[in-house]
Amino acid sequence: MIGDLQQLEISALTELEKATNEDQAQAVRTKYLGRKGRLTGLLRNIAQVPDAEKPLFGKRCNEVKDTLSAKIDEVLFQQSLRKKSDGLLKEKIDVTIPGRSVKFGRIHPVIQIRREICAIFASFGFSIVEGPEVELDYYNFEALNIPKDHPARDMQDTFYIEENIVLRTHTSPVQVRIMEKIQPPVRILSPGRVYRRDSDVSHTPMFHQIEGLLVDKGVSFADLKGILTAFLKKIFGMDTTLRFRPSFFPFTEPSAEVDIRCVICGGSGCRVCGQSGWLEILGSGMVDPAVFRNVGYDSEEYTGFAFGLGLERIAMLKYGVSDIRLFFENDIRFLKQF
Ligand code: 2U9
Repeated sequence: MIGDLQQLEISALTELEKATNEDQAQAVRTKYLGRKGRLTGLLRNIAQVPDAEKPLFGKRCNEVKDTLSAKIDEVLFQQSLRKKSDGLLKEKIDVTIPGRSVKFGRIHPVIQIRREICAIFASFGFSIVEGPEVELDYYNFEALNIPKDHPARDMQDTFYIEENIVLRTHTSPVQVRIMEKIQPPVRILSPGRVYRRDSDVSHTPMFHQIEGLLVDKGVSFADLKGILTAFLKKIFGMDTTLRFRPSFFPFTEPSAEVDIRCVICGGSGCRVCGQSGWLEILGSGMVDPAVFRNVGYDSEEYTGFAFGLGLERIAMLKYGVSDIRLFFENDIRFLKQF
């Protein structure tokens, strides 16, 4: 019987060697190890083996079964690998085709301007601060001297999340939050996204602002003029001419808008400056004492100035872009020019 077992193992391995596909390898498994297979048949006849040889016979049967099973699995695995690599070889690959070039990204023009302005004010000693874009009505309006139902709210058409929660319409609430936390002197710059319900060639529902605030003892309108003049000369060139024009904002008094001589026509009048020779760049003013009272600053002891500007507007003037919406279309052909 042991001899039969050896014979069986040899013929099974020989047949397996000849198996060239999965079906043939599986057939060897059925023929020898299946329920009606030859090894199973031998085991069934164990009664004919002398008692003394039975343990050895049983052990050998198991060994042969394990060897065959492992060998069949290996053959099947090798066959599947061959099938895969044959498939790959059939697929014709032209290794001479040039590879696709990697396109490098770059910093968005609006963010380039943001970095430039932040760097200038950092050099003046301002800290850069940020805050939430979803804001309480209180911080966005009330603390800034814009009461509920006041006509001043009409200047900023607002997205309301709930009755007292809005998408911030400017970054001023960031400064209010900082003033609640720290005592003067304050010298901060708050860049960020803001939201207004507006859409045309020069307005998008989301745009970027930078606002600045300086509060200390004895700060005057002369300081406002000095800092803003230095800033505008740094960003638009030392020979830039500017003018301060009276204006109104609910949170500053007095207020002024700052214009520069048109960078396109040099002041003679063109389409970009609307024939006026001047470009509006930023709004500014001395912080209204009502705002100081709201944050608990003594408005007799401290004065300060604030200013704000829209980054897309600066980028449009600097690069001669006529439609603000181009900044947000994600068109590589537009963005790669900056
Ligand atoms: C506090 C007090 C006062 C920020 C200021 C402006 C003037 C201004 C506009 C420019 C173009 C907004 O993006 S824009 O539409 N901003 O004209 N912003 S003064 O005044 C503040 C800010 C914070 C606590």
